[in-house]
Amino acid sequence: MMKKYEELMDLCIKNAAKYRFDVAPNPMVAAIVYDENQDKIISMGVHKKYGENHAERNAILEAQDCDFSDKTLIVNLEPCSHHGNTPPCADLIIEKGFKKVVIGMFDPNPKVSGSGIMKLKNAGIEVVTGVLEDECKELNKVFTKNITKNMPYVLIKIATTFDSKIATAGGESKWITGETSREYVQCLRAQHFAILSGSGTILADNPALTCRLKGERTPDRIIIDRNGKIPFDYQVFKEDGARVFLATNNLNRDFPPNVIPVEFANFRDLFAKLYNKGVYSILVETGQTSLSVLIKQEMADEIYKFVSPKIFGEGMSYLRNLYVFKIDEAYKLKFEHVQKVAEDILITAKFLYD
Ligand code: AOF
Ligand code: ZN
Repeated sequence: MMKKYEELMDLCIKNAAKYRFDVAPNPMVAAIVYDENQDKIISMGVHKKYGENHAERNAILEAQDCDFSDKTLIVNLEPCSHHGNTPPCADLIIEKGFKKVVIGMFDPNPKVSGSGIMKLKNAGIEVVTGVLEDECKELNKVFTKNITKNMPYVLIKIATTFDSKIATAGGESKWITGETSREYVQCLRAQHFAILSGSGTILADNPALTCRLKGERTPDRIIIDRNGKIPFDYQVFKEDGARVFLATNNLNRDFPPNVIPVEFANFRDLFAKLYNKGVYSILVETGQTSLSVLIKQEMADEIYKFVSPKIFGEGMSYLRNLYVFKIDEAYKLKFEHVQKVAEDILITAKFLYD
């Protein structure tokens, strides 16, 4: 039966993921009413919009006048136990008399965290937890950061050579990784609320920082330009429906209508301000300076490092001035995944902070 639960949980994850931008800052959740005796899916419900029905309620509504007493409910997040915009799902599940509930991960929301599961168990419902837990956590990693820290999830993307260089000694950087890796980056852009870059990268490359995948949303842009050096005719300022947050302390300029200046002291301050403007996750695509500061200020959650099978020897490293003299003082990460992306390799790792 575990294999079957995993298969159904995977279906929940895939369907929930379609509503990332509509449900934020809520988690992506889908639920399935399953008949174990007949090996049959009765219904599926998805949380589709912030403030509207949770997944469990939609799945139950969809099942209409079904007898739930021998049914199993599969859901990727612990059913809620609190009154938010909607009443508690745990109460509804109990009221409908489900036999079993299969859950992917605990709800990190301090208002729930375990109490939904407790409610179900106290009502005599069989509860199975931890089904595809890693995948469920990956799906809602942004929500987890948001609800526990009130801060955006920050993911760094870098493309380096085998010897971790981002430019040759002659200053050339296009292109280090292959076409497939660069397409992968477009998918990453489509999954995040905003892309961040710094004035050094923008003045050097004049990138558009948009998502060029058909049918995908264009993420907002965050431009770090403390002194206001980037002219407004650069591509990042183009009006295309995305909001452009200009992190700057030079307010003596006339800003185009799509440009929102944000004064800031450091990354923590900037990210807290952006979080309040609905920037729930940030993909960082920038050069040495901003990247080094970001890591020093311990504001990054994860790195996606694309490694190309090339060696430059001399050239530019992607970090500088971190001044780690003792191994004990190193910034620590945990490797998550390694995969080949055509000729390149993608390594993902999460930062560990005490
Ligand atoms: C569930 N199923 O589909 C979702 C849950 O303000 P509300 O009522 O929408 O509650 C939001 C909180 O409920 C959210 O922070 C998270 O803890 C949980 N989300 N729970 O059982 C769902 N979206
Ligand atoms: Zn709920």
